[in-house]
Amino acid sequence: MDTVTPVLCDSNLYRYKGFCFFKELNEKEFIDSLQGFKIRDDDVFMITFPKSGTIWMQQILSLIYSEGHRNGTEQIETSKRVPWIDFSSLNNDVKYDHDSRPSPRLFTSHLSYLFVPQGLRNKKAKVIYVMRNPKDVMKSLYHFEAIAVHTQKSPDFDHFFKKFLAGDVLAGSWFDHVRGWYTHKDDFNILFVKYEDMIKDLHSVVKQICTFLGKELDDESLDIVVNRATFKKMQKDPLANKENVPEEYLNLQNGNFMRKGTIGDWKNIFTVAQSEAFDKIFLEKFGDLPINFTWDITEEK
Ligand code: PPS
Repeated sequence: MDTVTPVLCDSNLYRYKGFCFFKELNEKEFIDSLQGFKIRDDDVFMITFPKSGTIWMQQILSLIYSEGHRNGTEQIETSKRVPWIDFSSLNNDVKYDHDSRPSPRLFTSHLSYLFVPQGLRNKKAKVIYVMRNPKDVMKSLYHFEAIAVHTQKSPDFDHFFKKFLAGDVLAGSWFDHVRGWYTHKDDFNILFVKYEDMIKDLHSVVKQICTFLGKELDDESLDIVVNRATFKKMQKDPLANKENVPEEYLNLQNGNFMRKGTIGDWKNIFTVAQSEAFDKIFLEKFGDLPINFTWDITEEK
């Protein structure tokens, strides 16, 4: 029987099967129960390692599926349209009762392939996995520590750098997360999307997502989705930018959730030595996988 190892990732996270869960928010029994969660054929799961484009894809999926969102007649937060499956509740207002939701249901998750409902392996329900170059993930997550109430703050970036490489951050090892999903891709009906491709050509990626989902949008609707999912638009959109998240979860006095939204911001914090050390580890751990990332906004498309 699997048990929670006594090793903590940090004082706020516990490690279970390699993954780091919030002690306060992800009860182990609840996580285990997700294996049996009943999947419907038209369910769509959007999965990310933290800081890889989660709220961006929430916004895109919501806009694709909801005409009321596109034409502005419905004012519903995207986190409610594409809710988390990783939590049984988030606060007294949000108790997740996914069984009573109408189809098609959209879900958000940071879970590794090990923890998602077994029913997803019937390959009918769809999974969209968004990945981002890990240096930018690191920079973004480092800033997120400052605003996320349930995370332990690192004293400096060097400390965080080591913590990230040890897999002692929310969701555990970035390398294990991406490798796990990628090498088990044949077990799922899955589309991989890269954050950097969304930055470079959002229109093409949204079209690709629509094709995968079997959602036909006319050109005007497609343009609305792309337009309302740009960084500038989302930054000002309280239904999408997390500014309404209760203070018990996010302390937005310490920074913005919608921070920079670009490729290559890691260069503003990594030392040359850190970058070279990371490149070496990346090659060792990922050299065998056909996954290429864009590390700099100036790189060719
Ligand atoms: S979380 O906490 O895991 O849900 O965070 P997540 O939403 O995955 O990642 C947050 C980062 O995504 C950026 N973001 C965007 N970038 C470009 N365009 C759009 N529309 C967009 N929406 C969110 C957000 O700014 C965070 O990245 P950084 O690098 O910190 O700016």
